[in-house]
Amino acid sequence: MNELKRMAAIHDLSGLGKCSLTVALPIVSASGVECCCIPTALLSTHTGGFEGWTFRDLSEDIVPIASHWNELNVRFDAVYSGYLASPEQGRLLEQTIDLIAGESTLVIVDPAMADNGKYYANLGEQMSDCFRSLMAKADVVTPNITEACFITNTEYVSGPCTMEFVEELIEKLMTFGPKIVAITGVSLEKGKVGVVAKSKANGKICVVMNDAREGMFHGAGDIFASSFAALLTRGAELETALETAEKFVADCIERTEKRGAPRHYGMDFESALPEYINSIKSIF
Ligand code: PXL
Repeated sequence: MNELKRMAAIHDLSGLGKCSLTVALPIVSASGVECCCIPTALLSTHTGGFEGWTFRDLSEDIVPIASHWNELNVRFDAVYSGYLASPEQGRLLEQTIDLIAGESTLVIVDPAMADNGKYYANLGEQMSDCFRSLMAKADVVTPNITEACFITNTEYVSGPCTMEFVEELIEKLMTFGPKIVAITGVSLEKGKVGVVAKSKANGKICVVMNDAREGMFHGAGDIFASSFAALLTRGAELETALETAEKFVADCIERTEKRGAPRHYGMDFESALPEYINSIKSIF
């Protein structure tokens, strides 16, 4: 048996409204990767669609947790970060990466800060500066199209865009450092939406598209990034990781739509997990 791969997942813990750690932990584990958590903030719910959430900043704990892990000499095969509660947490994440990431650690940064042309509640332009600088430490980045535009100072236009536009965004993001860029929520034609990715290593572009569904699916970006990050950590090829993660998200979307629960409560990924676990058996 190969040794179990180990990932540090650095996200907020929002108790209700499946996203960030409550998505990363089950999905990374189901992907066969050990998931070690650093919660960056504790919230009663996420900030999209709920009112009156509680918020406790855990910034003071981030670097001490990483320092302890560093003292224990634990090997991390991956570091995967998502939503950050403030630009200051970006600096703390950089210190954390320096403490626990070795030469061969895969660093995945999902700059979860905006969607549909707008920043999430309480976040603003400073988050783009923060993630732009974090890109220098990242091997893989997974922005949605809004985040890709914000980070590269490109005007966001809703609706379908051209492949040239997406490729330009990818090139701009790569100049900040990452070797793999995957942009989610990309529509190249009406009625279709998906992900476009490129690897610096071979210059190959991969595109996976699905039928677009009405409205917003909260947590879809986190589900995609968690699966994609874990599969890459296990050594899957870019194209395989992309197709598998995107198929899982498409299945979650279909189940969520059928169940019809309020969208901000998160996606029905639990019932899609058995099939997902089955689907990755043939990869490894
Ligand atoms: O899914 C991204 C996300 C993560 N964490 C918190 C959020 C959001 C999106 O709104 O509010 C706290």
